Amino acid sequence: MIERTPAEQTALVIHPATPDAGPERAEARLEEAAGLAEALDLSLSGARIEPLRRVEPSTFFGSGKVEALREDLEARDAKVLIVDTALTPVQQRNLEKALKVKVIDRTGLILEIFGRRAQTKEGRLQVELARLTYERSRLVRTWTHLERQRGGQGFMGGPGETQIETDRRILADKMAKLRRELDEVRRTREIHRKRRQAAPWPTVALVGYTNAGKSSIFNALSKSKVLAKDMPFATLDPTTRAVRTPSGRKILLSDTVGFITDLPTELIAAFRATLEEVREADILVHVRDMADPDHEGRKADVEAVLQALDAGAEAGQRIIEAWNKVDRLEPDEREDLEWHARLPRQGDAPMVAATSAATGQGLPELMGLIEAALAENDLLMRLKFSPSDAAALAWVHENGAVLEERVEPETGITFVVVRLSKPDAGRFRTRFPGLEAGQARQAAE
Ligand SMILES: Nc1nc2c(ncn2[C@@H]2O[C@H](COP(=O)(O)OP(=O)(O)OP(=O)(O)O)[C@@H](O)[C@H]2O)c(=O)[nH]1
Ligand SMILES: [Mg+2]
Repeated sequence: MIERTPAEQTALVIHPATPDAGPERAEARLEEAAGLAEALDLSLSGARIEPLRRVEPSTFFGSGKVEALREDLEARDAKVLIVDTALTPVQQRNLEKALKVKVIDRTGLILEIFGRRAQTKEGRLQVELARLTYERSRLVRTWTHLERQRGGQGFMGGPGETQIETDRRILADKMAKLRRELDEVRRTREIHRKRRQAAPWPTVALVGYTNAGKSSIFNALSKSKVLAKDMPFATLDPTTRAVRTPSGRKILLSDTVGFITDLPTELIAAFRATLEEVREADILVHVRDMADPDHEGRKADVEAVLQALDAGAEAGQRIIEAWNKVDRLEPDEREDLEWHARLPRQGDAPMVAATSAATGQGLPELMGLIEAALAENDLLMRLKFSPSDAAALAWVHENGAVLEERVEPETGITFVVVRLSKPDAGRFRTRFPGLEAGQARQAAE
């Protein structure tokens, strides 16, 4: 569906830095942009920060800078300019005209990578819809189907008015068709999710910046083998697995798509349904790459995306932070961080575990925190099972954490103390009435 750029395309990457962004952040952003460009198999002839004091509405950069860029691109024989910011359609078009190269902005770049990574039908449809939304807003040809429909005249030379109208109609038709297909796919998924919700297990979703190590932690905790790789957006389609906590309780753990600074709104909108896993989770584990010099900035950006999704602390979700990749820190940095992770939490600050998916450090602690967070809403129940209540006893073992179990030899009665979530306690009472041997009480008390 999505065409690859020929590998020989040479690109120049520019990160426009406003004076208020510190040099460290600008450097991190430039490095990220270069990584994104490489993810598209572009060969980089250079990447640099361009200080930006003022945005020119028509061309983004001022005329002097545009001329300097043109010479630079020519000298490098670069055919693609990547501007690491969201350009308006007019700016993109005018820059392409003035520079005689293809101009890709940050949104276009991220959309293109998503397009290459999507594996499932829903993922592909969502990316395609996001791309069409983006294209419609500019009707400048990106490197895709529209070109082919027009007979592949390349990205130079703008289409005439009629062409734009035809394009617009083609786009509208395509988008309507995509939405119908998506509805269909989602209906099926909705059924699966409903079925899962009927299973009374708490849900935990791993969220965080792209490449922070979500899939690696997911694999370690669930003994799975989803793709975990040093590249942006390795995961596009969420995966959910049942996992047992140390006390034997079943939870549903989800690995999700990574976030990025300025995640295009087109993508947030398109991925809203997939990200339902995030919104509906009982607990979010925010996985952070603590070896990343810009980890503070990225944390803020992840929280901004969560907010855009109506998820996160603001939406009342409990957050646990996994301070990951601690194995990559210098020993003194690592100790400092581990010390901070162990500090008692103030107010509703998130609980923290210092982790390494590479060495396994901190993963049991992370599980312990998940368990503790779940336990806050739990009830402790004393139950009494006669030999004929075997089914009820099995249910309790399956759904709760059995803390004590004792069989009275004379009567064959089993006494159990079990910790159950509130909904599970309710379900137990409805299904197996009359087995309580005392008052249930809050487990956290
Ligand atoms: N040294 C070290 N590397 C890690 C650790 N956790 C993950 N990595 C590496 O970091 C890279 C990214 O890991 P992933 O698990 O794919 O990250 P992700 O958050 O799922 O990324 P996306 O799905 O792309 O958003 C991989 O090369 C991992 O091997 C860690 O604790 N220590
Ligand atoms: Mg991943």
